[in-house]
Amino acid sequence: MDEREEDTMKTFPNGFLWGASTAPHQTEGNNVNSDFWANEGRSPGMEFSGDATDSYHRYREDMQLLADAGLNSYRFGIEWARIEPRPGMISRAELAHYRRMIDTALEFGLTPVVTLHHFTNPKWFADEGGWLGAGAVDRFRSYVSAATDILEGVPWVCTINEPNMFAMMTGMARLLSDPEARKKWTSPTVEGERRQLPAPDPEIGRILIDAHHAVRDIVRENTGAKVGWTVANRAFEVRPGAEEKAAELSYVWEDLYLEAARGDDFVGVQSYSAQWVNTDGIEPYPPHPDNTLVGTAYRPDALGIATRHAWEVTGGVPILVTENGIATGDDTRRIAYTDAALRALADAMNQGIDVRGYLHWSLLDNFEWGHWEPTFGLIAVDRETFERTPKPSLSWLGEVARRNGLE
Ligand code: IFM
Repeated sequence: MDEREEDTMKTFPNGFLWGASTAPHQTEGNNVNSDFWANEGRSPGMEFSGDATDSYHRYREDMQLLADAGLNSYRFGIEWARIEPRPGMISRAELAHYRRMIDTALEFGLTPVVTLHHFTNPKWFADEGGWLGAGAVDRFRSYVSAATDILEGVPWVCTINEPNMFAMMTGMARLLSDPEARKKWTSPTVEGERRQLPAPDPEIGRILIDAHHAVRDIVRENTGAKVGWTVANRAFEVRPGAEEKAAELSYVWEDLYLEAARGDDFVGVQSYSAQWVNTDGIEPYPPHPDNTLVGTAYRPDALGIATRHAWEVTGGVPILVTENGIATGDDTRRIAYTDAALRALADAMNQGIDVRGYLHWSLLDNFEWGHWEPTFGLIAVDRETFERTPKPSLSWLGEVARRNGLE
């Protein structure tokens, strides 16, 4: 590679989005009308979200820290369980709250990327049978119709976060009604050497696809936003002879959802680690001192694999990296991981893949779905005083954003 090529590789296109992501239930606190809240503490070892990082009240401070560091975008979610606390009852006050968040982002020069659904449902919706109940898609459609009233000026809307992981979680949630199965609960986002996540049920996946397509049209009709959904990319690597097995697993885990993104304005790539597939199936992450706090292998190059795979399967839908990060207590590891991940992303872009931005997971150390220990944040949060302490990785990423490139 000559010097000029190398230089190109490290510079990102003008207008590239640089930011960080969060989700309502993981940061807001007291999401009391949601199904996840209702299930917290029901199994041994499952922690409570409680006040979370109190971002419901402190979002301005969060956004200010992000913008002051030099970043130009913020992905956050709006919470269905707050907006529609009873079936058909839309809270104007909560809509106004989220509108204030959008306005605050715009005031700080942050491009808002808004997620409509990030793993949590209203409790009443779960009681009706949730995504497996009759009329689920209609319920979601009517929530989204109400929510689009406040989305003026939001250029990017994500309908459902990680529908593939969510299909898996919806399957797991069925187990919570069984007292025996409850005893064996483990967080849906924690893997490890011995633990394999159950595969998402494609039948649930297809319901989510219907829901995504239904609300995609509503978002397009009611707003000027680009609309897409955000898929958890597994970045499978294939052992010799395991091509057929890999294709089968790839379909169930991600391609079903990536194929459904054809026709979207963008697809969100969410990547953390990579995993080998052999003829028997997915290989557990081997034990290694570098493994992350959620048990996954240290594989920053996964972002390149994921980006190429999403581009190929969607047939060239523009990509926004909506999540990428590492659960670690060592912030120097976070910087090293992110630097390597961005280099892998730049390589993929140099091969002609259209990537519009990079949003790090996460802005804050937050509630990792039943656990507080895995820390993904660019900012630490004291869970009693809610004091925010930016980590060196925040200013490091801010510098990358100001430079719009890697050193
Ligand atoms: O915390 C989660 C997030 O809610 C969805 N994507 C993966 C993250 C880290 O596990």
